[in-house]
Parts: sequence; C-alpha cells; structure tokens
Amino acid sequence: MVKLKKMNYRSVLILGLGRSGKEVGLLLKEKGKDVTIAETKNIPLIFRKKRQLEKLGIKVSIGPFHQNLLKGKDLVIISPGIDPALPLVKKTKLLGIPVLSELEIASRFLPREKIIAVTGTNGKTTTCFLTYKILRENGIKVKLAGNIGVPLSRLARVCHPASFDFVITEISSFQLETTGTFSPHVYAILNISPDHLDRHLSFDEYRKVKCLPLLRMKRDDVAFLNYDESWVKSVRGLTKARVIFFSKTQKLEKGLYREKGQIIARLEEGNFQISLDGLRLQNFHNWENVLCAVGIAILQKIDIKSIHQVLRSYQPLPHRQEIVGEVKGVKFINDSKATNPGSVENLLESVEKPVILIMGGKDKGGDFSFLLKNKNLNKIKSVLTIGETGRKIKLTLARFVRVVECGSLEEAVKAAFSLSQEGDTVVLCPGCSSFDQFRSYRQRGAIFKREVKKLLSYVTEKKLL
Ligand code: UMA
Ligand code: ADP
Repeated sequence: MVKLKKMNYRSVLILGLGRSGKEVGLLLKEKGKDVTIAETKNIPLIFRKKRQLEKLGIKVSIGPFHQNLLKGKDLVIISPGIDPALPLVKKTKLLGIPVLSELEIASRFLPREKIIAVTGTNGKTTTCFLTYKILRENGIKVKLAGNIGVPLSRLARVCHPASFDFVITEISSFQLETTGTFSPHVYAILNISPDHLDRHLSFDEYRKVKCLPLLRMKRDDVAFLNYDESWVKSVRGLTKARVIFFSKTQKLEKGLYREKGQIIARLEEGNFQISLDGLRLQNFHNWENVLCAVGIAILQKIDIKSIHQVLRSYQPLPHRQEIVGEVKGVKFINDSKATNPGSVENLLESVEKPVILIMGGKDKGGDFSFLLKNKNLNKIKSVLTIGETGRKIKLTLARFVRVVECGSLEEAVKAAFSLSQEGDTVVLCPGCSSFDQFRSYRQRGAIFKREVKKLLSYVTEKKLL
C-alpha cells in the first residue's frame, strides 16, 4: 500500500502558466482543490490555455501579479521560472501563507520509494536518459520527468503509481528551492559549479539548495555523490542515506570508479567490472554521468552484460558537443546546451586546439574571468560573441584573446569561418542560456546547424572545396 503525504490546502494560487503551472493546476483540480492560476504574459498562447482551463473549472488571471490574488488562498505554488524574490511571493510569506514549488506538490502524490532524482550543474539530462534506457531495456517500468521537460505533476496526474516501478526525475535548483518535504529514494549530485546567480543570492545559496533532499532522506535511501568534487564529497555528513561515491579520476575502496577502460564497482551488492569498449560517450566529463547511471542500475540488480550493451548502443543527445560536420577542413561542433561557465571549461578540456568559440546569450550572472585561469586558455584562437552578454564577455576576455562582438548567431558563424584555417574547430559553446534571442537551446543549436549547412552548400556550389 503506497503512503502519500497530506495535501490539506483547499484554495490554491499558482504563479506562472507554463508547463508546470498548467500541470500542477490540473492535478490539484482533479484532487478537488479550488485552483487559480496567475500569469503576467498576455499573449495568444496564454489566452488559449485560459479558455481550455476555464472549461475545466480552473480560474485563470492574466495581468500583473497583484496582492488581491492572495484573497482566500491558503497555499501559493510557484512554477520553476518564478523567482521567490518577486514582491507578491514575499508578500505571501509575510502573510504566513506557505509558498511551495510544483516539484514539492507533485512529489506529494507519488510514492517516494519510486523517485530517482538527479541533479548537478551539468550532465543531468544525459545521466537521466542513460539511466532510463538501462532500466527500461531491462524490463523495468520506468518514466522520465522533471526539468528534462515533462513536469512531475503531469506524471502524478496521468500515471497510476502501480503502472511504473520508477520515475527518473531531473531536478533543477529552481524546483528544489521552495520544497518542504521532497525526498527521493535515490538522489545523485553529479557536480557543482556557479550557475543561475541572477536568481540565487550566491554560489553558496545555490549549493545549499542542491543539498535539501539529502537532509530529508532516510537510512534505506541512497545518495550518489561525486568524490572528485570536494564540496560534493563533503555533503555526505548531511544525510542519513547510504552514500555511494563515484570518481572519474581515482580508485576508491568503496564505490564506482574508472580504471583502464573499465568501470569498477565495489558495492555492498558485490564487485563488478564493465568494459567501456565501443562507448560513444567518451568525453572526460561524461564519465561521471556513466558511473552514476551504472551505479543506479546495479542497485536495481541489472545484469552487468545488459548494462554494457546499453552503454555501447547509447547515442549521445544532440546539442551536447555534437559534431555537425566539416567545411574546408574546419570542424563545427554544436554545444548549445553548454549554458553555464563550467560547461565552457568542460568543452575546452575535450577539444584539441585551436578552437574558435561562439559564446554569449542571456546573462545569468555568470563570471567568465575564470577562463583566464583555465589551463586550456591557450587552446582558444578567437571568441565571437552573441546576445546580451556579448559586451561582458568581450570586456573580460579581450586582453587575452581576439574577441569579436557579432550580435547574431548567423553573423557569428560567418565570422568564425572567415577567421578559421584548415584544422581549426568552431564550437557554439554559449556558456549562457538562450532566452535573450531564442525560444530554447534547441532552437539555438538548430540555427547553428542550419548556418553550417548553408556554409557547406556555399563552398560546394562555388567549388571552393
Ligand atoms: N511568469 C509570469 N510572471 C513572471 C515570471 C514568469 O507570469 O514574473 C510566467 C512565464 O511567462 C511563464 C511561466 O511563468 O509562462 C513560467 O514558467 P516556467 O519558466 O517555470 O516554465 P515551465 O514551462 O513550467 O518550465 C519549467 C522549467 N523552466 C524553468 O526552470 C525556467 C523547464 O526547465 C522544465 O523543463 C519544465 O518546467 C518541466 O519541469 C527549462 C529550464 O530552462 C528547460 N530549466 C533551467 C535549466 O535547465 O537550466 C533550470
Ligand atoms: P544538464 O541537463 O545538466 O544541462 P546535459 O547532459 O544536457 O546536462 O549537458 C549540458 C552540457 O554540459 C553539455 O555541454 C554537455 O556536453 C556538458 N556535460 C554533460 N555532462 C557533464 C558533466 N558530467 N560534467 C560537466 N559537463 C557535462
């Protein structure tokens, strides 16, 4: 018998009518709550959603977030994109009305022993997909949800808990920030580097948020922690859960590590070795994703041979160091999902020199001066900037490398090609999110690929090859 947490609130206000707001609204309406959703954007899509939801008895208010919205409400739920520092959210707290995230609410309607959650600054999506594939291909009934794209509240609404064994949930700091009880059965922290500092007060605050589930987990839960990162390693003391370390750089007495083309696992479940022959996820940073996914699979008693097979057949996801092609001996790579400064460092670790970087996008408070201390700085031949952070990146890096402000991605691709020579690599590695100029990192990556194709057909037509 599955035990779920209580949800005594009667009249709720949800802020934000994106995917999360809509799904948590539908979930709570089905549970008999009085639901109002408020959204500030007055665009046709929002009006369409309003009409749809009002037919189902959900009230939708479009316009500025006004204090009146709080009248009669005993709970406010915020979408991940809603900053808790907004005046209305602050007012809510002052009035003593609880503020919780969509993730918190969704998790109250799901059995915690079925939740496997993955967080970290980079590698979440890759790890979630890989874990999902290994489990699914071994007959485990598994779902994917969370920051990866499908709000967890959708799963809580449309899937009966008996219809799946586990849900692999990608977790962002935005979703965790306003949780009160969220506590998965398995929780992995892949790595931590500064990100989202336009929203979290400091790097320290961001890290604290990532620890919240650890504080709530129980003895029979499992936390996977990256042994290579001193801070991630240090949080082991915060949890009652069993801790399993993984390391891509050193041998561990207990845990999972990589040694001479093999994964070695030394766990309570036994000692295992998996050959990494033929694995496509070969970049150094991907090892932590692979180690973590393998650890989770071993806990589920999945046969080592099957894990090996899935690892070998796994195709890396697009927009993550994706090779697009070559034009006149210049290689083009799409790393549009590199949305924070740390992921630029990972890219530099993976590529050979000389590299021409296309960087920039929405300013998330990231500090690019770290690149000046990076041991791979000399791999960068030039930087071409796009978007909101173009000037900031130029001011930071221009004394050390050639930086050209291009504004648009189309211009940056052309400029990169004209500055390149045979043997160079051009990488779209923004280090910033995409929302200043694009709908998503996917659209940004797709435009980059389109522009590279255009270049290729141009040089082919003109017989420049
Ligand atoms: N809004 C207002 N007033 C405001 C601010 C926002 O009305 O003052 C509205 C917006 O107009 C929008 C809604 O609130 O309609 C906000 O929705 P949202 O941004 O939370 O979007 P969702 O569609 O619910 O998507 C969220 C995650 N978005 C963010 O974290 C910003 C998605 O992660 C996630 O896939 C989805 O829930 C399902 O769980 C995206 C993301 O960029 C991919 N995540 C960040 C990242 O990966 O770095 C954390
Ligand atoms: P996330 O979901 O956390 O954004 P992704 O798997 O989508 O992670 O990868 C995002 C970016 O980070 C890509 O540029 C990818 O090459 C890089 N990356 C993937 N895994 C890791 C890792 N473990 N450490 C650092 N960077 C990583």
